Amino acid sequence: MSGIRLNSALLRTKFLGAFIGTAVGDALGAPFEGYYQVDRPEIEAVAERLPELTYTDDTHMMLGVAESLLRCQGFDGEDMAHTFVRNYEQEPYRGYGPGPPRIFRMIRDGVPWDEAAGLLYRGGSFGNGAAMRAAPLGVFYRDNPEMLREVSQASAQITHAHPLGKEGGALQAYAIALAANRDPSPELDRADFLCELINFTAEEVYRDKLNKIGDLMLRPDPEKMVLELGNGIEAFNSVPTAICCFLSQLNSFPGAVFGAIGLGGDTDTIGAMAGAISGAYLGVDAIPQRWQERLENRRYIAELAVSLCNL
Ligand code: F2R
Ligand code: MG
Ligand code: MG
Repeated sequence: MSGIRLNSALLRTKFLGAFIGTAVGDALGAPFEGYYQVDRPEIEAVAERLPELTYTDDTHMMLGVAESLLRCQGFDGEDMAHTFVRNYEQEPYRGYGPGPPRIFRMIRDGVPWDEAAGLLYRGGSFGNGAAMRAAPLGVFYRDNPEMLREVSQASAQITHAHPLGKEGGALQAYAIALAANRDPSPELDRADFLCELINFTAEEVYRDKLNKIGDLMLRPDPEKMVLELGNGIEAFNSVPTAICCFLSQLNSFPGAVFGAIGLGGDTDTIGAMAGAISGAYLGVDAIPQRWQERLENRRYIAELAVSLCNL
């Protein structure tokens, strides 16, 4: 992974950007989940009108990943699984996908943490639930792609045993890592960024979609993006889409997130994932203050980001 040595202040803003970026993208996208497509003025109006930016399962699970990494000073599957279970039981109203609550019940009833997810669907879930929570893994393992892949897949296994669900988690974490490792000035080479992602990817469906981003990021047409990349709940229909939203609005956090939400479909999750990559690249100061101020639990989210950065 070609990157630069970041000074500690820049690195800190990038950890904060990835965490707060996930939560803001999630909260702004949540009111539109399941919509066909959304006009930008409508998203802007809702963003300004919401008294609080309330996050959903995407951020709630991301916080679980960070809490466990911090407690164990690295990845521990057993601890992370039980952190997810505890957090879900405390706040089951966060709009979780259908699979995870069933898995959490199995784990609570004694099924091993790395076996429960394989019992759902045929061969496990390929939903985007592992990718949406990947921000802590991306920034924490940013300098070690092999370790990032290994830990992303192992932590995905808690809820998403299907190879495409796990690969979506690893790809999203790697996109965040690449973004975190780049200094935003001068502007990054988008073709090079994409090439690194393509080389990293082990699954053809992701490679095929990443190959389509080269044109789409230069001429972002919502209809075409949905048609060619998808906007659904499946990891392969949302992770490449979020990457494209970031690459087509490289220098604007609101642009990347509004672009993602505007596509409709799984808006909170594509918003969260585009927000995580954009925040990791531009740093937290690129996220409008008026959104940060209204973000639910902002102080706690920021505390976790800074603690992980200091670990
Ligand atoms: N749950 C939602 N949105 C529903 C509405 C929420 C509402 N606003 C509310 O407040 O209640 N969003 C969240 O779920 C997504 C993440 O889902 P996750 O964690 O991946 O769940 P799951 O169940 O593992 O997979 C999702 C669906 O994908 C299909 N699927 C997965 N694997 C499959 C397989 N092997 N074969 C066939 N289908 C498979 C299924 O339909 C799963 O239900 C995020 O959007 C998050 O925001
Ligand atoms: Mg959600
Ligand atoms: Mg969603």
